[in-house]
Amino acid sequence: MIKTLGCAILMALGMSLMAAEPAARIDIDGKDAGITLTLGDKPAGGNVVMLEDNALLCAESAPLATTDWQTFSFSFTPSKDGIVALVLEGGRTLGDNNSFWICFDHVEATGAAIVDGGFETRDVTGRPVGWSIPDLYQYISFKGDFCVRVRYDKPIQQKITVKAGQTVTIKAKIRKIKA
Ligand SMILES: [Ca+2]
Repeated sequence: MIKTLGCAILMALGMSLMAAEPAARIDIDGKDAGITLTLGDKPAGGNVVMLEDNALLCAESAPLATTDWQTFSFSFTPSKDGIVALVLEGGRTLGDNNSFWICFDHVEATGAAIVDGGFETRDVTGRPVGWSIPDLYQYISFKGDFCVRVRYDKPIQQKITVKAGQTVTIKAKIRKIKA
């Protein structure tokens, strides 16, 4: 995935006004399919930046002050049928916390299908299904045996199929690893 410098800068500016706590981030990327996105509900306490002529939605959670699992949710509506990338990563803040691990689990959607949003299913080779190169993390999963661990510079993604005018709501459980 190609990082968009503008996105990073805008996120950094947005988050600089808030506490320097880790945050989770989800991007919805419709650039390859020429799908533009209309933002619906914003993540509570978080921040959303629209880029690439509205083909790239960058949603950042509220800063994670504790290690409790939190719900991260937002919605969008695509302009046409096709495939977008759902990218899970860490948010970006200024200062020393620029690179921190965030765990995701129980990623679900209405209005689109997500494969193995709980990171529990393996193929015959033992590799988790659905996601690009997931870094599985044990012991603290929200549900089941595993969650996934991501960072700003170590995202994972899944391609999801969307329909024109069909609003998609993404909901995920997120937490930071260290207090
Ligand atoms: Ca799980």
